[in-house]
Amino acid sequence: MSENADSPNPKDLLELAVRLAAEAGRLLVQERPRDLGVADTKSSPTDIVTVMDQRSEKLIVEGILAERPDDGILGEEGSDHEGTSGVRWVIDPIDGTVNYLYEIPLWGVSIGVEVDGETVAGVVEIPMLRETFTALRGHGAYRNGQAIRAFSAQSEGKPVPMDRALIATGFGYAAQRRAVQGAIVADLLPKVRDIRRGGSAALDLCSVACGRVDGYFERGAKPWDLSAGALIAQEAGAKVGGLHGAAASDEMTVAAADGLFEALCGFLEGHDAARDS
Ligand code: LIP
Repeated sequence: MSENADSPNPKDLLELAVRLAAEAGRLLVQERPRDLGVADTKSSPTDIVTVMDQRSEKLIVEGILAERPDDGILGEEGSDHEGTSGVRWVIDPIDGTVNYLYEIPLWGVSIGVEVDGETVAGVVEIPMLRETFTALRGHGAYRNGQAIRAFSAQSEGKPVPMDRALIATGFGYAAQRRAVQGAIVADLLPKVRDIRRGGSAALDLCSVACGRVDGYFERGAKPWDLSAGALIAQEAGAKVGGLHGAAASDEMTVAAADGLFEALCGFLEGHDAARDS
């Protein structure tokens, strides 16, 4: 791995991320037990983890530390290594775990790489769709090596008005938060083309990046859900942020191209959507 004295080469970091995401993807497809069940629960009885989430994270963490032992790691399933190199890997071993459990093909392996706190590279590997989304900061976003833009074919690159927008969103694991999110979606529904609930923030952000949806928003998406997907959407030309000019966070994440981003934020701010009651 070529590195100058000060900072690692993001291209090399991406290559390692892509290789490990592909390996984890193969493991998750080829070694999924027929009787896969819930190994444990986290924030609520429906916030589940399976042994395959744990095995995928272990494979990725071991792969990183074998090549870059001084790097930091943050993983959804508990990996939390303090590094000394200034590089940190943000891993979601299976984003869309409930889909994986139910054999719904909308799940992926997400790996984002930060240098000095800024995400510089990201990959979302979606084995069942045979898709690999990648991005390098300042160098665009790609799906299976083809450059992508965050514009749906229908929009022809023009801003999409709210009432013609296909919007993806997601819901939390706590009943009270879901009640608020459901009420907000009920009010949004007559104002947009339609809503999609895919089950994975990383895949939803990649869908924004390639124009499969026009916009996405969610309250409660974690750093590992967002790290790679947010960079991919941004490098494809979408805006990714929070409400009232804030950065994207678990408070609220919104992603859409110019015009729709502001309209969606306006609607969510009008509903004070970053609340749980
Ligand atoms: C999922 C997120 C999704 C959210 C789900 C779940 P997980 O992450 O990607 O956006 O709506 O409730 O949190 O738990 O499958 O890694």
